[in-house]
Amino acid sequence: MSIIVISDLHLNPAEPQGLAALATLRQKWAANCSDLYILGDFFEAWVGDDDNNTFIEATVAELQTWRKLGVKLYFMRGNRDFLLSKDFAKRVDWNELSDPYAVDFYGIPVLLSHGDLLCSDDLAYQRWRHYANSPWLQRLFLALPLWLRRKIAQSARQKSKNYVETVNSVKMDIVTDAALAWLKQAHRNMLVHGHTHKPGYHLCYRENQAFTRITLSDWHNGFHALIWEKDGYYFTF
Ligand SMILES: [Mn+2]
Repeated sequence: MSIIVISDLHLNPAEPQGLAALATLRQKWAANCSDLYILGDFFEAWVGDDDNNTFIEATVAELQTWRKLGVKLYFMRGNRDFLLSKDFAKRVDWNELSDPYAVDFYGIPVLLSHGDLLCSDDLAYQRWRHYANSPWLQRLFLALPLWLRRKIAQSARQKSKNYVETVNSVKMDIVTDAALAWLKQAHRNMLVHGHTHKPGYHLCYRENQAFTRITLSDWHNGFHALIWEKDGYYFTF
């Protein structure tokens, strides 16, 4: 049996290949998978439950198929889908995880995160995150008409794209000291996260201790998953 960890699928109706890739991952791996962890940015954007369309229905059906195969689903919010509701969670029957979240994969203690909280050098982003997570602003946003929410989400995506293109990419990356502080607090020496879209395997040696940070890839070029088995872990593409 295996545990699968994925993130940053950025599913959206304009790029149906993302959802198709999730179906391919299921066909190849779900039969031997006990748990699927989705570490945020599952959707490219989420503007409210009333934004119901055939693409979202198809995505719900896909997740329900995983469940029917006996796979337990876990979801952590990213910065794109932080408005996903409890109702949606009920429909797809996934368990929501706080960020960060400590797990044990076959006896190995691991810390999971979306990752954006650890990009602590990016002050402009952290300011935005702080506002976006305030409950009153979320209520205000969700009270707007759907067409306006879609428009705001569209312009936010464009702004984020422009921002990513202009800002120094080191500034937008995980701050090692921030990650180490979390790991020490959680008594773990392995962190698995997404968000940065810079897949990699980082080793850090500090105070006689080795720390590992695994960065998951986004899904803009097909599926990408961390497969964890009793004997070890590896990536599959
Ligand atoms: Mn993200």
